[in-house]
Parts: sequence; structure tokens; C-alpha cells
Amino acid sequence: MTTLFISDLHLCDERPRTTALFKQFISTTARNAEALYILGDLFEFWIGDDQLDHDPLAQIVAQSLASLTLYGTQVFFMHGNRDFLIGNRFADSAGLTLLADPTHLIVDDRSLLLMHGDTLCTDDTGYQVFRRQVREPAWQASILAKPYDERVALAHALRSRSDVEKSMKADSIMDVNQASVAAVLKSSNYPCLIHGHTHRPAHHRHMIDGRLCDRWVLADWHDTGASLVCSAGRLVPQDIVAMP
Ligand code: LP5
Ligand code: MN
Repeated sequence: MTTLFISDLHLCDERPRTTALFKQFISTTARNAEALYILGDLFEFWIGDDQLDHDPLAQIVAQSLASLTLYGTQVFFMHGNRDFLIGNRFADSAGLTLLADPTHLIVDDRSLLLMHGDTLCTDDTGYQVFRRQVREPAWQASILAKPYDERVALAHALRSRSDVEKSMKADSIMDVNQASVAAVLKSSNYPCLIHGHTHRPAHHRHMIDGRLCDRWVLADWHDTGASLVCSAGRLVPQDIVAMP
């Protein structure tokens, strides 16, 4: 049996091809897996679980994920910086289990540490200040109390602001900080780290305190529908074959 890791799908109406890849993935690869771990940014943005009442795509995604329970595939989800407002209502409708960031698990005797990856980007101090604010329960409660249309407008404004801010940042500060990676690996007893967020897919090796640790960075989904597959303890990246 296999365990699958994906992240950064950024599903939205503007990218129908990615939605098609997601549906294909759910009805093929994911059905045959023991577990599917979604490590954040499933959606382009999520502004509260009442998105299920307003957004047909949100309903389709929830139904697709829920269909996996029929095939015995367990689904787990960790928040990303785009969909940190996903809550219990979406989790229940999609039949998934919400995970903390980071989460440690053992698969096929391998020690794995799962993260979205944004907390490792500690050189991006502007983002870290922003993140601390939006993860405050009081801030979230005040946002969720706003009317839906107001939240949609706010999300679009935040996206535009983020794109402007990113255009002024050096690429290097938007990648993980090596000392932060080392600290996480050390404090978690030298696991294999799997994360997304940076959209810089790679297999890195870190020597920490004389211990060799793997770090897999997941790809985004826009073109390939990429997943990382764990089978018999071996991790292998896999793309969905391009559709006609
Ligand atoms: O998202 P991405 O990959 O483009 O960039 C991220 C960081 N940006 C973000 C912001 C999100 O894109 C915004 C979308 C969130 C939608 C969720 C809705 C939340 C509820 C609100 C509505 C109900 O995460 C970006 C990082 C980059 O990753 C690389 O790691 O650099 O960080 C930023 O750009 C943050 C800036 O540095 C600081 C932003 C200050 C914004 C201040 C808010 C002012 C309010 C403006 C609204 C009018
Ligand atoms: Mn992200």
C-alpha cells in the first residue's frame, strides 16, 4: 500500500485544468492509497467554512475527498497560508482529519515530519509578522464575523498586496532558512522532513549533528498534479500524466 503527500494545489475557478487533474488524481492514484496527506494550500484561498454554501468548487472538492472513504483511503489535511481558515465543518464534509503543523508520523518504519513549510521561511520577516496576526484566534473570529462578500473582497485585496510585496522581496528570503530547518530536524530527532509552500520541488539532504536527514519539497499542482509517494519506505515523486 502507498501513502501520498501533496500540497499547493491552489484550486480555484481560474485554473480549471488543475481542478481536472485533482479529480483525476482522486479517482485513480488516491483511491489505491492507504492514506493521503494534503500539506496545505488545497485552495487558492479559504475565507471560512461557509464557503461551502457559496462556492460550487468547494463543494466539489469536499465531495471528491469524501468519496475516498468508500475506498478506504484516509485523508489528512494541514493548513497552508491560503486556507488556514478551514475548520471542522469542511473537515467533516470532506471526511478528513485536520493535522497540526508540524505533525510527526511513522510510515513503513520511517520517521516523517510534515509541515506546510511557511514557518521555515524565517528570513521573510514581513510574512512572519503577518502570519502571527492571522493565526490569532481573536483576529480570525473578527474576520469570520464579517459578511461573506466582504471577506471575498478582503481576500482579493490581501492576494494583490501579497503579490506586490513578493515582487519587492529577494527570491532567497522566500525560501526556507537553513538554520530553521536544522533546528526543526534536531528538535524532532532527525526525521525525514516533507513540506510544500515554496513551490521549489527538490530532494535535499542535510547533515545535522552527524545524522543524515532527507528533506523533500513538494511541487505545486498547476501543471503536473505532483505527489510524493511512500511505498515500502521509499519516497518517489510522481506526476499525473498530462491530459489531452
Ligand atoms: O500566498 P503567496 O504564496 O502568494 O505568498 C505567501 C505570503 N503571502 C500570504 C498572503 C496570502 O497570499 C493572502 C491570501 C490569504 C487568503 C486567506 C484569507 C484570509 C482571510 C481574510 C479574508 C476573509 O500568505 C507572502 C510570502 C510568500 O508566501 C513566500 O513565503 O512572502 O507574504 C506576504 O506577502 C506578506 C507580506 O510580507 C506582509 C503583508 C502585509 C499585509 C498587511 C495587511 C493589510 C491589509 C490589506 C488588505 C486591504
Ligand atoms: Mn503556501
